[in-house]
Amino acid sequence: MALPIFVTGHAGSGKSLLTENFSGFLEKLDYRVAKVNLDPASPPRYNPDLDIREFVKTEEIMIKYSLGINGALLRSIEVGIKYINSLYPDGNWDFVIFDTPGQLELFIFTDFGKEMVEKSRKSGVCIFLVDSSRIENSIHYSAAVSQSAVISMMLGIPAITAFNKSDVASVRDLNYYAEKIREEGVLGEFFESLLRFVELTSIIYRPLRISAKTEDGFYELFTVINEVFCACGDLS
Ligand SMILES: Nc1nc2c(ncn2[C@@H]2O[C@H](COP(=O)(O)OP(=O)(O)OP(=O)(O)O)[C@@H](O)[C@H]2O)c(=O)[nH]1
Ligand SMILES: [Mg+2]
Repeated sequence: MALPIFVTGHAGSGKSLLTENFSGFLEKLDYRVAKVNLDPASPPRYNPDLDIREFVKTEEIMIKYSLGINGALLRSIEVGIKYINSLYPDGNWDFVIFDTPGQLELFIFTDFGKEMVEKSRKSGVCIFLVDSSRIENSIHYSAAVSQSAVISMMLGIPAITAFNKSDVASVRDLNYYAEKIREEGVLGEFFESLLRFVELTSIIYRPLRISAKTEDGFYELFTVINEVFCACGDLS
């Protein structure tokens, strides 16, 4: 059975480029990889095997319901849920990579992500991508890791936090931010307890530095995906 990989992360973090280049990387290792675009707002640069835009396009929803871009995206996802059975590829795949929209509230306010995971019999992993160039301090770091935990909880599968764009910026180790967070006053105390919560939930969040552009860190990402999946499933 194919291993589903849900690529999530905030807007512009590199989800679509990772989908494109990580699938190529896996194909070079002789795996059969399907790519599914679940972002109704933008046509992917890669050639998807399945595409939510065949059923709903956010720009059309904006006009039809007189909505702004964010409201229209939320509505598009609600429309997309009806086509969920057509968005899980048949066939003999080793991996199915799902490219998702950048608006994280979609995973909080709709059941779309959860239903996609349920279709895959609750197996799979989620890669939570963070744009490293946006991590300037311990609050940014803690916020990113916390978002990853929330998405993991909403989807009900483990999340691997990957710090992308390592070719242009790099994050430090967790210990550095954990030390620094104490200096941030009340907000620091809040995030410090969140970091502990994240640790306790056994979500893999060791800083995994990758570049979707240069493919640096792809082997390590692949190893972590295997580790996570072997811990909760069977990669055969
Ligand atoms: N230097 C560098 N640029 C990257 C990397 N990954 C993505 N980018 C660039 O970042 C921009 C956004 O990448 P996308 O793949 O579109 O990001 P996304 O997360 O799919 O964006 P949304 O779907 O809009 O949320 C593009 O200009 C990419 O070329 C990376 O590892 N290094
Ligand atoms: Mg994208």
